[in-house]
Amino acid sequence: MSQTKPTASDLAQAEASKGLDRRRFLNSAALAGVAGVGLAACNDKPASAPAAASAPPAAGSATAAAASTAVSTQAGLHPKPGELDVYYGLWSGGHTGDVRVLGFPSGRELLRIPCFVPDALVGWGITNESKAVMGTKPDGSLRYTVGDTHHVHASYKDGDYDGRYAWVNDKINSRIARMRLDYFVCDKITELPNVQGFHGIFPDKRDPVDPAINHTTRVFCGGEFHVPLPNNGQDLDKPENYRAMMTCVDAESMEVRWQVLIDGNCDLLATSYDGKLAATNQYNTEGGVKFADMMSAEKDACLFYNIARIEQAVKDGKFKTYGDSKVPVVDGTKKSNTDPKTALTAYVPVPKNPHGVNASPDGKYFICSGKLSPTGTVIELQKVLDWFDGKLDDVAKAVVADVEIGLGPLHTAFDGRGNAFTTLFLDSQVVKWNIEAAIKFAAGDKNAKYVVDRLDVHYQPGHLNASQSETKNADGKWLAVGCKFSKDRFLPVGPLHPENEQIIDISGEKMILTGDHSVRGEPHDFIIFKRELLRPKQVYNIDDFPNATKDATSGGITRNGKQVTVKMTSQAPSFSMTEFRFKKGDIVTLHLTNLDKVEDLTHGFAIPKHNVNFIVNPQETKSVTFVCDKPGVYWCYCTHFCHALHLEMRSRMIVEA
Ligand code: RUQ
Ligand code: CUA
Ligand code: CA
Repeated sequence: MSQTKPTASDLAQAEASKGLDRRRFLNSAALAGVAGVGLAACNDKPASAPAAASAPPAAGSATAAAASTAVSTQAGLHPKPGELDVYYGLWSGGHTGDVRVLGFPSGRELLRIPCFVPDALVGWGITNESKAVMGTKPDGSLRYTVGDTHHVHASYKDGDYDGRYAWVNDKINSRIARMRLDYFVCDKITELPNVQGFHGIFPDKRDPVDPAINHTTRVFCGGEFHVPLPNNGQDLDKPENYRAMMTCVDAESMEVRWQVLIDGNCDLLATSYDGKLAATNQYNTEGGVKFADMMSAEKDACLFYNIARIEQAVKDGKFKTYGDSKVPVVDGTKKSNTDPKTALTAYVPVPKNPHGVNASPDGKYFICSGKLSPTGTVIELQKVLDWFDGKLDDVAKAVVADVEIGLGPLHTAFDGRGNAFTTLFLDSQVVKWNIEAAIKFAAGDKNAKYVVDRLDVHYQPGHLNASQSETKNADGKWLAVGCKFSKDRFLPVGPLHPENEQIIDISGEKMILTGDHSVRGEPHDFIIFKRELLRPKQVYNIDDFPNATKDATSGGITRNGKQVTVKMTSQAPSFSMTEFRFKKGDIVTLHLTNLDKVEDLTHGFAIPKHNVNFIVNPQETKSVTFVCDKPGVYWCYCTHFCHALHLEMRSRMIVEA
């Protein structure tokens, strides 16, 4: 077979194609398929022109952005050998079903935390402990081996991260995973009833009623796809009966507390700093099942949930349940919530098919991005509360600005100095805009210049986030942008391109692009926070494992019919048993405790032909169960480099016929 390497002329061609024409080409490529269904109005503008003709005079235009040659002088960008990063980043992995831990701003990947999908490095989905978290069928095999993580968010205290937990969604099977941030492991997964396409996720920041609870106790989950209720074969051809829900999960127990039946589909989520409100951006108010039907209405909504009222309604028994689920479901549909004094929900109208919703760090605003509309919508939270209190006649008046920012706005981050940064998918830009100036402009001051800067990114950005952005301590130093297409930014590696994550210095007035990072597809959302907020542990406590073998001599083999239990230990460079003997047909459960106490001293344990490989970290115990179905000799060996005699670290498993 002949190998196709990129030739010098291919590369030269790629270089030559870099120019404004290429931006235009990419832009029209991104538009293909959605043209004619709502974007037609914006469609004919060249990509390199200012995003919106009616936008105020702005730095605008790709040309201005491309002209910037500023160089970042912020400390920490390129850590010298041995230097540590100053931030952690938690990145969703997308359909690899995991969460990535990065050092930031270097962008160095430090760890992947497997959640929904088996992982060959740690043995996630192989060990009994991880299978118990992931969920199994009656025969002991994994219930699901696919996942799709989009949104990762961490627990709060006093409006900032407290380093206890992070959560991530699985859109495919509507599951939520929790990760402990002391050991960086997934410890619980809950499957949500009654919903499909669980997408956005956000922890609350404090309790809406009890002022003593100034930390996360709930996690809200946006259900995107509408389905029959219960989804058991009824109403298959009656889409008018399909519904979506928002779900509340208890942060500690991971049990589902309650759900809210809503109109439309919801995806992203935000929560207020006072704990009173959560909101989802909501599209398809039309309830359409076909593409065009989902875009027919001019307005969709940013849907607000009054948390205290919903929980009171649940207490008062004002709920239903569906199918086998015992979870209380309250009615949050528009027609049942017209009286502000009793409403559980408020539908604040925003331009059609909005995408992200993000909470400003000053606690005052939620910002919805237009997606199909070139606008950012600013909603003042006090006004939403006023509507619920009967003090504002029309909830639409909670919108204090609805301004043009560019084509295809998706997600927004903040610098803590009053500026918002929004990704423009179609323009392939990040736009920096000032929230108070946008509010002034919307109020009639046409001299208010709300667009501060625009920066080209490469290409078609979806998510972005800034350091500490979604906390009260947004520090306005760094911004990361997840670009969905990398096109020509990296060496070609066949048809599958990496994504391009770019790092941007936002400490000054102008944004400065400081780096391209290739990343394996297909990450979505992420958070970036100061390293001091975590207190990771690097050695386990042996007493946390009920099946631990605490010294090399106290293990052994016990037999109960065909069920065999092996308890053994590892300590570099050997396992406590050099040999173990079974009979064909034995069902073996093997517990391995790593007695090494030294940080970074991990061992692996692999059994040839039995689909077993996992690691044990210092003072950790894990187990696997397998059947001895083939007589023979099998060398179990350590797969994780641990010692000069690592290769000699093995045990002989003998299976008698
Ligand atoms: S959402 S591109 Cu990725 Cu789940 Cu906005
Ligand atoms: Cu133990 Cu390698
Ligand atoms: Ca891509």
